[in-house]
Amino acid sequence: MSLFITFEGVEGSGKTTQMEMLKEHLEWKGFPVVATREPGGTELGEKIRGMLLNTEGETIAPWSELLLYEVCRAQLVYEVIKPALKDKKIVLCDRFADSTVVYQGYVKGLTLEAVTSLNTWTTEGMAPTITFIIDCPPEIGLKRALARINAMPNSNKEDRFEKENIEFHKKVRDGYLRLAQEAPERIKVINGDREISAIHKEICQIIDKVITPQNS
Ligand code: Z5A
Repeated sequence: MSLFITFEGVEGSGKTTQMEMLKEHLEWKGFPVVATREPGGTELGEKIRGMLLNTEGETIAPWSELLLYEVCRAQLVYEVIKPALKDKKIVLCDRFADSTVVYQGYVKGLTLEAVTSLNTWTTEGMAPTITFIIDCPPEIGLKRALARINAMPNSNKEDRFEKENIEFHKKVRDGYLRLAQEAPERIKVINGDREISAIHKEICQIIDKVITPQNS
């Protein structure tokens, strides 16, 4: 069956951890799964990810930043997501178009009309079937993210967003919760301030209902 699932949330909320655990769960059940991420997931996208998240002090203009995220998305949809869905695979994506609505639209103030219009073009009109917002207070997420970053070798550090102040991250969280209210059918808000295994269990319960044999 083809199914497109995305993970969203504040920095360090546990998106990557939960996506990897869900991938294992689905593969254990015998489903072919493709897991990818934004920004990145293709050769071009990973190059642009480096430009976006490791700026070495250079300022990127807000519209340039938006367009770079959209370039990554267009390439990922074209090269990875659409072909995988066509092959009846389950696609998991760590961040997607909702990130742009929240970060570039709600928080950084670029016009929502432009952001959503660009999203429509670069996703080729494709939306996730289910989106999990892993929700937790930004203070907790940042503490986790910083601990992870500090354990990395210097060359791999991507810390542009961890340097934003706490108000920025609070706005991001509020933005996600607003988005969830606007699309309650698609977006499931999951309490990320719990044990990793408890969060995983809740996500599996939701997904297992969707992939019952009747739906496959
Ligand atoms: N961005 C944007 O502005 N516009 C866009 O359109 C897109 C992105 C697509 C990069 O994203 C930045 O790009 C992002 C928004 C912007 N920056 N911010 N903020 P990213 O996905 O690469 O970076 P991230 O969101 O900051 O990911 P992260 O730090 O990797 O966080 P995470 O994936 O949510 O968490 P994790 O890696 O699973 O976990 C972090 C650590 O916490 C790790 O050591 C885990 O073992 C631990 N962890 C996870 N869950 C738990 C629980 N439940 N308890 C305790 N510890 C936990």
